[in-house]
Amino acid sequence: LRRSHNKVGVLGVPFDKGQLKGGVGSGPEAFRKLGLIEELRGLGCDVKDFGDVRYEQIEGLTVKNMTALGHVAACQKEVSDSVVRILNEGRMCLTIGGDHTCGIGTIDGHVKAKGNIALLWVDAHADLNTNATSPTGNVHGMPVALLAKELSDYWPYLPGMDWQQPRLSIRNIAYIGLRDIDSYERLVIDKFAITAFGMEDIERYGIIEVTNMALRRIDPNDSLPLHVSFDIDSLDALEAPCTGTPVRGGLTLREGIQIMEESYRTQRLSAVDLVEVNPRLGSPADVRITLEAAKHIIRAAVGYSRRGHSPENVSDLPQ
Ligand code: NNH
Ligand code: MN
Ligand code: MN
Repeated sequence: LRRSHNKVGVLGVPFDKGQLKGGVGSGPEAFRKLGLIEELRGLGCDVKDFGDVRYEQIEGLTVKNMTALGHVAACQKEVSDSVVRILNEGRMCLTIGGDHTCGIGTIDGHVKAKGNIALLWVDAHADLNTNATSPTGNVHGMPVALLAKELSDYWPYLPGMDWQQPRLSIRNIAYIGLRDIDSYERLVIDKFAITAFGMEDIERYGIIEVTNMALRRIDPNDSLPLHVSFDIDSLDALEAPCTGTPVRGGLTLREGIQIMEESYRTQRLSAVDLVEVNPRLGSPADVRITLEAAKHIIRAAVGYSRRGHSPENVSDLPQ
């Protein structure tokens, strides 16, 4: 691994309108304050900070049981355009949320820049609701359903979203970490045979085997650019307490890191989202634990290995 040749573009998406709790929009700021950019540079990455996405809400967009569409449509268009720009510079795109709505924009941009891709959705939840099945109307529970070609007929016309077409086949999507699935999401996973590894599969096979089974299923020829959309609530609520919908019984931080290390090893990891960290929930100690957990996941995504790294171009220690 020649880490110094890892080119990374960082994009902040301070978006919180995909769910109802305030605070998740300050995720990018919290990671910047923690020194994330400097940390990645310290690992030897060539990091370019593309700043935080800004947008102007479109007034008057409404669709039944879909909250804040005017925000979603305007912001995600900007996210998609930014991701295209970052990838076209030959950088891996690291997107810091914000809520998981930003997966709509990041994956749309990734497909626009690179064509077909493989997607690992690491989450306690499937985020596979349409506006007709969602129990909440929250768009952060809908991105996978918006992205999947096979589900396009199940959506009404969505004003403001003409730029976003379902471009991803369900065959190229896999879940890891599921444990809180709505009933219609379960139906869709079964009906379309979506590759979905829940916590029970991780217990049975272990995280390395599960990750590699998932990668083989979504990219059998080892040829596609890989996108990992990592919802921090995939981790157990004890490991990452500061998130809007925490669920116990989840991944350990070690398992989360392992998913990223295996993904990096493909040499095709081309975009990563780290979403749903809410620094306004929980005690200062909880916030610290959550941000640190996310940082370890991100480090693995840019190539840091827990084995450590020898200094570059050196074969002996100084005398
Ligand atoms: N499935 C629920 C919904 O559609 C909850 C989604 N919440 C998440 N998803 N945090 O990752 O609203
Ligand atoms: Mn999610
Ligand atoms: Mn989730």
